[in-house]
Amino acid sequence: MGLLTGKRALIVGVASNRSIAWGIAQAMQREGAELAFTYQNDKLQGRVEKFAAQTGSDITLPCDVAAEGAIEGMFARLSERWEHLDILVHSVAFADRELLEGDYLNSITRTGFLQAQDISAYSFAALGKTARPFMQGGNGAMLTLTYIGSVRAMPNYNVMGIAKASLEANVRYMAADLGPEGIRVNAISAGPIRTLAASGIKGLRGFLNHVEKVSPLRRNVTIEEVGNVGAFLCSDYASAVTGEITYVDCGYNVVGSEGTE
Ligand code: NAD
Ligand code: 0WE
Repeated sequence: MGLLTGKRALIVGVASNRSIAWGIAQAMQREGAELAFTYQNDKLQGRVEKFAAQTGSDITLPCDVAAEGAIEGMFARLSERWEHLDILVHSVAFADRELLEGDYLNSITRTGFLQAQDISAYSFAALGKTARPFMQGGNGAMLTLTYIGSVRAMPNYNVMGIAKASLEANVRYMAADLGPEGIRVNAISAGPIRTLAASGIKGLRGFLNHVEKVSPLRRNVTIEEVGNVGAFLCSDYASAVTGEITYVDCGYNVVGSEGTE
């Protein structure tokens, strides 16, 4: 029997076959979960329908987390298919590309700051708030994806680092709220992976090479490896883990950068 047999999971954030959300969806399906997917816009609808079909799912719903009422509307439609939800996966981030380059203070603007917070951090709380009534009476679990730029000033990550710090604080506050209802809330802090969201990022190749040189495992992480930890964290094997940020980064976060390069 799989880790997640009999559980229903909503996956928010699949955009391509390289998406971290896709790695998580595949691991969850393999472990016996039934899946539903959301897509950001019409452009992604066809693709996400195809990915859903590959996991045996025919539930795909539009949800631009930045659009007023979109999250509530999506759950209203989901509830026509599922009366109960066990797992919520949030794998969404966005900041204006111009802010992910160079000096943080030079690039930062009020609207850029607020948009990064809205899409990358507030959306997890908003999804959690709306999912809450559907997750009562079971062993629910919510999961989000973060990055080490939340706790270290990393070159170019800039406004996203502040948004990820906010997202990680969300994990703790949501865990405190939902724990009494049997719902756990956790994050995975993944090492760098070449996904759509990482494509065109200045210096990514150099940074992937750096991680390969200095991380304890001497390589980069894959979406399959992030998926496996995601499946575990949302399974009953992790029943005492909540409010936690789990690093899935080949150990990069525990070493100093000079050592072996
Ligand atoms: P990705 O581009 O595959 O996924 C990002 C997703 O965000 C896409 O599916 C996109 O549609 C969605 N999105 C953006 N704006 C949205 C909106 N307004 N409404 C709904 N959806 C929206 O890239 P990814 O790397 O898989 O990113 C997933 C998560 O993983 C993000 O939170 C990212 O910060 C995090 N992460 C990525 C890395 C990395 O190196 N790739 C490392 C650590 C954490
Ligand atoms: O969280 C992320 C990526 C988040 C992201 C990426 C983009 C690119 C396209 C958010 N918004 C946008 N907006 C766009 O227009 N990562 C952890 C991947 C990532 O992003 C970086 C990195 C790494 C690693 C940005 C700068 C430096 C390193």
